[in-house]
Amino acid sequence: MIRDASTLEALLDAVNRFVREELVPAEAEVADSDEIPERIVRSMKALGLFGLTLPEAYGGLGATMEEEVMVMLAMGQTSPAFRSVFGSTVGIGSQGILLDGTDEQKTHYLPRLASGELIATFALTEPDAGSDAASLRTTAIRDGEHYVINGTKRYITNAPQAGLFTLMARTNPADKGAGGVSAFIVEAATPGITVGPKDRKMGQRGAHTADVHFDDCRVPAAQIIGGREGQGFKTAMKVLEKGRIHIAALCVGVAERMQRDALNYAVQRKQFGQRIADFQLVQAMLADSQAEIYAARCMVIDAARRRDDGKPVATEASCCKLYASEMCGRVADRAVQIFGGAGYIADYGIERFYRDVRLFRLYEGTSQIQQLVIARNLVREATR
Ligand code: COS
Repeated sequence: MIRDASTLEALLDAVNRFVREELVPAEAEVADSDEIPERIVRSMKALGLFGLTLPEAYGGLGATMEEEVMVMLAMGQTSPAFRSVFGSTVGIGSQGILLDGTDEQKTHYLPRLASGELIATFALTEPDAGSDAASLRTTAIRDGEHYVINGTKRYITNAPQAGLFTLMARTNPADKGAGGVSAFIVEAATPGITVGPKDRKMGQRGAHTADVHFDDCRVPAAQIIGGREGQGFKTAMKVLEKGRIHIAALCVGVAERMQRDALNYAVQRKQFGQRIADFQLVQAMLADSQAEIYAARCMVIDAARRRDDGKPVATEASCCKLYASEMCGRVADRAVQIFGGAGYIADYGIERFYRDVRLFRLYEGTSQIQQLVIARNLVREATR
């Protein structure tokens, strides 16, 4: 749902200009330095990107899912590491508070997230709990007016910059499954929290992940999201469901960028005395990529509209994430192929995208988890 076409157009114009004039020229610098320059973070704050999805009442832009998708399509026209700077704050880091938090929790935290003063992150994954998220071992044991948290979280995006963690921990050790899990808002400055060194990753340099250790970390009981134990796994699933549409839109944006780069290369590069774009085998690659990009684009917009209409979208969100991330991988592969030898050389940039987009098929639920969610929902519907 688009609330006001002219307001959205103004936002998209501003984001497109920002991408074109500030982000694309900084891509190589960020890849070399593994840091996003502070001037870029300031511009993101000025554009309101940290508050994109948070309600206007809390200082955000209040984007609907369809509007959020449009902004992600625009952000995808550059290195995905840039989106990651504000991605965890507008997405999985804040949405648990927004969807299930108490009024006090929302009033206290959301305005500072919307302004970019606090970076939020999502702490679900652990060394032994990835796809099987419900088996997490981090504990939060009630002790008077506090919970005492112990455990380790892994691959936590933006952990080094985080001011706040949306943390999933087991409040009922007797329940080893989803029902024993609760979600907490944990401020990063709380004693007992240590953030490990930045992970050395395949791609997306500039976007940082790290382990986070909790050692007898005491958080007030009021920090439990929604004030109720045992709801944390459902909160996490709801957050991920929305996040999967967000990531799928990003996949489409990045695929469009890679396709444009490949096409530009193909119309300039000459072999056998003519442009390689005129060879039908190259054209087949371009055509397949274009058809798949279009299909994924239609899917994410449709899923976003359904969600805005209040319809259930668990299946559609997983379909989008599965198809768009796999599509993006195929487009990256064809783009490198079209670049030929140059596709393997860092100076041309396309090999960086090839590495960057590999993450899309892994995070916020692997492709196999999306298949599992889709099939389970189908079988459940059929046997209801
Ligand atoms: N919205 C609301 N509730 C949901 C939900 C959703 N989208 N998905 C599941 N739930 C609820 C279920 O209804 C169930 O509640 P009840 O017990 O009251 O029926 C509860 O959550 C447990 O769900 P389920 O039984 O399906 O849990 P499982 O442990 O069997 O598996 C999967 C769930 C595998 C789908 C889940 O663990 C998952 O998504 N894993 C991937 C995790 C992930 O994406 N990690 C990335 C880390 S963040 S970058």
